[in-house]
Amino acid sequence: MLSKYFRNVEKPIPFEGKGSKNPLAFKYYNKEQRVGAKTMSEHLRFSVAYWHSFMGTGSDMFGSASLAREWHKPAAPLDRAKATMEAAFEFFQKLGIDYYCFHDRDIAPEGETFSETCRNLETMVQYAKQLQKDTGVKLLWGTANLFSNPIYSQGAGTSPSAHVMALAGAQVKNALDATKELGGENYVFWGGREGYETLLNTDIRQEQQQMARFLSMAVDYKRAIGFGGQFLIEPKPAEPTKHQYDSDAAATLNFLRQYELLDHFKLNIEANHATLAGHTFEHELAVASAAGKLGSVDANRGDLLLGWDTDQFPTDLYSTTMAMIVILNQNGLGSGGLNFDAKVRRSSTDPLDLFYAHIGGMDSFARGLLIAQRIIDEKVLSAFIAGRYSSFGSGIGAQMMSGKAGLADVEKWVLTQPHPVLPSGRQEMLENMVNDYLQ
Ligand code: XLS
Ligand code: CA
Ligand code: CA
Repeated sequence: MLSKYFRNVEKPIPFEGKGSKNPLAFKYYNKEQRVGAKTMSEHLRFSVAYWHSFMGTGSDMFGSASLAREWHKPAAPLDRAKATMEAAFEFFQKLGIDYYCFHDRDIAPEGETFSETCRNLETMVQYAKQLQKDTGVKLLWGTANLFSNPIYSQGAGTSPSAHVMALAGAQVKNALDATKELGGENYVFWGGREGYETLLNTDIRQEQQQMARFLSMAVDYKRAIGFGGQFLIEPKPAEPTKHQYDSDAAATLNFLRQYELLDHFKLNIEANHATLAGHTFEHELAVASAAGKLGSVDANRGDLLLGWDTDQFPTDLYSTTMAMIVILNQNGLGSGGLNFDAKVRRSSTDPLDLFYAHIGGMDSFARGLLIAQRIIDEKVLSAFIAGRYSSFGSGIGAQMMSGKAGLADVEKWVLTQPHPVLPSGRQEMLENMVNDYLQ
């Protein structure tokens, strides 16, 4: 096992169970434990986000880097990239996590020219391939960073410059090749700069058509190279742009439907983006799932008192339980997983904090899974919900839904009936019942 950057963690984080007081042990996440038909690791498919945990420096709009990472010390960019990758795989192994995710620019530095950048990426992909083979850690998804380089300041696929759109396309082509080469199970599109700052200079219809064409080109290229992974779009309402086109699950689904792309994509739902959009995490999951399009999850949390994307590690059991209810009810995430798109706080300066953060996130979702499975097995909510809609199972309800009854038929029927009686929605009773399971 690699051991250079996290020497004070000598062996993989053990599962010690509920009573343990060891902060470097799992209390709930027990990889091989069966929950329903699958093991915990099969249900949860946890992933580390390379960018936050290995590229992050703790800098923010008000201050410079606060996290001094040993793996960032080598001066030459490719040496630094290799050291960073070694640290990442050492961490994955010691944490006992099965997957990771990256942007092209996380794993390899940009060069002086686009072709040098592509060569750097190819070098680092080969290194990653070796480390994946050595450790058994797999790639959940890859993506292209189409937002950091200033050339994308006015959009990538939606740039007003055709040359920039072409450059972004060439970058995605290389990121797709990299993801395929590493056996990535999915590929994510997050349109950080695909939106606008002001309508004074923006043609929305033109930009949306560009975005659709950009995604179609990716679909064609995917087919051409035989990449078998799932394409995912990640909604977010704003930040860095004022208004992003993929603002939430409903808007993204509508966009995909309008441009006949729906068959080729599912959604990657992030908790913090849901709350930024004015929704709950479970709302976004449920909307995606109801459309058969919940593909993967960026597992994090926002601070509701701060108006930006704080990308904190998930700790809220109510939220992880509600998320796992949606995920279990659709029988899992398929090739997707739970990616910790989350960063330790600026003040959490010890590399060990990366362990505490991930252990906490993994245990929170493991608990959510256990609680959700009990709620589902004991039909706590499903029996009530089924009863609530039972009037559609027969009679006028079934006739309306099957198309047998139209407005004239329902009028005729209503005139023969007494006034309808509505049963209680029982919200408080259901809230109490869910709370009883949250232990
Ligand atoms: C930023 C997004 C980003 C995507 C991948 O807010 O969460 O990190 O997940 O590009
Ligand atoms: Ca994300
Ligand atoms: Ca985010």
